[in-house]
Amino acid sequence: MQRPITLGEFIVENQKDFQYAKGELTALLSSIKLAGKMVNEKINKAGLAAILGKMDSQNVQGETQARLDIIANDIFISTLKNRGEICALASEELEEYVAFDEEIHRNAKYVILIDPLDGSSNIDVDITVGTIFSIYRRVSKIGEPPVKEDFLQPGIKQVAAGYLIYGTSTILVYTTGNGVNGFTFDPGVGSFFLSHPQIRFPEKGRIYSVNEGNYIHFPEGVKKFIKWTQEFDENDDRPFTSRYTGSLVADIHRNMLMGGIYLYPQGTTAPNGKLRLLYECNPIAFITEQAGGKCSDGNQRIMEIVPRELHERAPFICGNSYLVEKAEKFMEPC
Ligand code: AHM
Ligand code: MG
Repeated sequence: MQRPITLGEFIVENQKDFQYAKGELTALLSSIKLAGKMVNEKINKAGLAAILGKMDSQNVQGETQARLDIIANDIFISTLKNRGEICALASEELEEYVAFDEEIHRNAKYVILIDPLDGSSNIDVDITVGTIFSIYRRVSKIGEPPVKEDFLQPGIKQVAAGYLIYGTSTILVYTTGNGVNGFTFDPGVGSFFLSHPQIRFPEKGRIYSVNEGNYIHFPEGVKKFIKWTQEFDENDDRPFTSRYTGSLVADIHRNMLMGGIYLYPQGTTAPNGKLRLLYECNPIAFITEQAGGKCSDGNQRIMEIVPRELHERAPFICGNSYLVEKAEKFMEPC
């Protein structure tokens, strides 16, 4: 039997992957691992600790926050701040980015963007939620205060990205641009172990994931693509199977392991869709491409979009490359 490899060991062994490796990114990934364990513990105890339910407050998107949204946000911020590998952090839950200005952050080269608790409307009904993160090298000068432009970089500039999925098991999946690996948490031991080495989309996929309640609002091309997935054709195993949890991380993780396509397109009431380019689309796109898939806004590669705002949204189509290309074809202007 092969010796189990912990996430900590794996990160250190693969430090050579990092373009500018000096150990900081290794330490940063370890800090994310630690914060993830803490959030996982809170989620598992959520019912017991009476921390389920909504707050009266709303986040910057005008959405009511669940209590665990705030708890997860605080855990990630304090853990990452205390360890000094980043100079600033932006969170889906906060209107502005947070700059860290203590002595330990002075020489930090990285900034991080997080969606601390993705799919949080699912918490109270015990459905899988996740955390998504995206790491960039700052563009501002080391030693000077971080600036918004450190965050407003296209996805192709990411140096690492990943997610934690709090499902039947808790799994951390990440990439530094050299493939995608997944690590399952063993709560008895308190460690993540390599369980999904070199994840790749299977060659074929037959799952489609989309909130069809919004169908009436979708562009014609998307409607036609959805109809295409539902048509009978035994050559490419259609009709496809519909699976949608409303937790992006869960829908993406399943489709990446089993093959399929996820769509959150623009609609008449949401001209740029719902998902946030910086906190959700870009990190998932980096992972997807590294696993052999493709992510597009229907027209261009997600990771090439130059962001203008921290909280901007983008239409999002993600999955097996040939399925995303098929959807794009349907969306081409006639
Ligand atoms: P959140 O980050 O506030 O939880 O919102 C993002 C979530 C995604 O996880 C999911 O794919 C999508 O919103 C579901 O939206 P909808 O309920 O409109 O289908
Ligand atoms: Mg989210």
